[in-house]
Amino acid sequence: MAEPRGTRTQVGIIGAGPAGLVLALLLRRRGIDSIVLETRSREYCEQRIRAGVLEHGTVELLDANGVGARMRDEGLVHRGIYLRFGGHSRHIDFPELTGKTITVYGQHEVVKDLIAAQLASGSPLHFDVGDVTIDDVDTDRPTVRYRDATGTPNSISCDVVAGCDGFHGIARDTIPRGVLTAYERVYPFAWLGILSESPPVAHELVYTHHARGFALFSQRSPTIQRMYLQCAPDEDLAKWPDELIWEELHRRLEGHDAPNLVEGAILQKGVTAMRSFVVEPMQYRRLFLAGDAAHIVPPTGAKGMNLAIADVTVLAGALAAFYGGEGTAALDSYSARCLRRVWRAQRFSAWMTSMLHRAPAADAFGERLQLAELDYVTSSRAAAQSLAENYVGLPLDAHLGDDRL
Ligand code: RFL
Ligand code: PHB
Repeated sequence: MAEPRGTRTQVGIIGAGPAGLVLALLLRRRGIDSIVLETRSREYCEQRIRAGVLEHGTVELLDANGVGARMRDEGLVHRGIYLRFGGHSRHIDFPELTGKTITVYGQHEVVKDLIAAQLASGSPLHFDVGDVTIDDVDTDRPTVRYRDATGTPNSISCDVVAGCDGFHGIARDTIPRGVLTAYERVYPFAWLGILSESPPVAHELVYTHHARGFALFSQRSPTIQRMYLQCAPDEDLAKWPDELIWEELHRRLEGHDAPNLVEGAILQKGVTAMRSFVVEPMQYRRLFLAGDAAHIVPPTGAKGMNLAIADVTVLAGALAAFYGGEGTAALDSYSARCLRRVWRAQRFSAWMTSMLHRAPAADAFGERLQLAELDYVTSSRAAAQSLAENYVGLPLDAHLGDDRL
């Protein structure tokens, strides 16, 4: 049913990625109204291949909020990862080091489950919208304007707007110039990713350091695998016929205990740029940025989707306090609370990236340092534990912890 032209809601949510959809879910469960707007179609959102690793806390959150059933059935619980370098694989055992596991379950599957839950609840979620703007951001009643799927103009008067519209969205740019400070690092390499119909290379993910460049062997199901090769940021996919991709994947796995890479049909290929990016603060008056709209991590730490979900968990709690009559204190501290976790994830992601990739300008000394780092992190319990606690995810309330050990 079409929305009336002028509507009101408590929280206007721009974007139906993990951030926007989880926020709508958490608000719904607290009795807070929202309307979600998405420029893409439902099919597009449900098929967009992106991240694949769910932190321990993300799994618990989805479960606790009634959207974990298929993830529990179909997700692959992993007890660690392999770091492969110098022709050998070394295992990092997460339960032994942290008591926790991770779950490999595609982001598009999470998105499917969240969309199904949203639509089943009857809460508004509009796909295929256009010309989205956020007006009156200088007031306590911002208005979101958009055209619906039929081209009809609509407006939504909101108490609060959540900009969950990803890195290329409009919410961040709606904030007046001079308010935000951006911190950015663009890497001189990218990932060529494939989805293939083939068996897993190993029972858990293999992160590979190789003189020819990084490779990652990830999974989606017992029959569908996700693999990545370090490539140039402007890599031309036309130069990568399937045979060449398999040949390169084999080469980067070579060595003593080389896992068994079985080739299969390549269902999809793409190039993912590598960027570290943060804006501070993540709030301007009643407009709150969450997920990729506020920060991007290079994918080496598998943190992007998890961070987006952590942001909106904080935001939902702050909105519950606001509507519960506790004033704006929790909303006012949203940005600072999120940024503490965001910068920890940035640190971890940049560290994993620099340890595992071949820098185009690298010298032999730099490569030796990488190998020493990999050797240290896989042989010192303290170092391995640090990697493991970051990989499985810092507790959702880490930003609340005090600074003492
Ligand atoms: P999303 O998932 O980008 O969702 C934002 C949603 O907003 C919509 N949108 C708008 N809607 C309304 N009005 C507008 N004006 C709008 N503009 C945009 C978009 O269509 C979209 O549906 O952001 P969110 O929710 O913050 O979630 C973040 C995660 O998606 C992201 O961090 C990760 O997927 C990052 N990422 C990866 N992470 C990994 O850990 N491993 C990966 O392999 C991996 N691959 C990727 C990725 C991100 C990519 N992007 C953003 C380019 C591959 C790609 C291509
Ligand atoms: C993925 O499965 O897409 C994936 C896994 C781990 C990463 C990045 C991507 O670090």
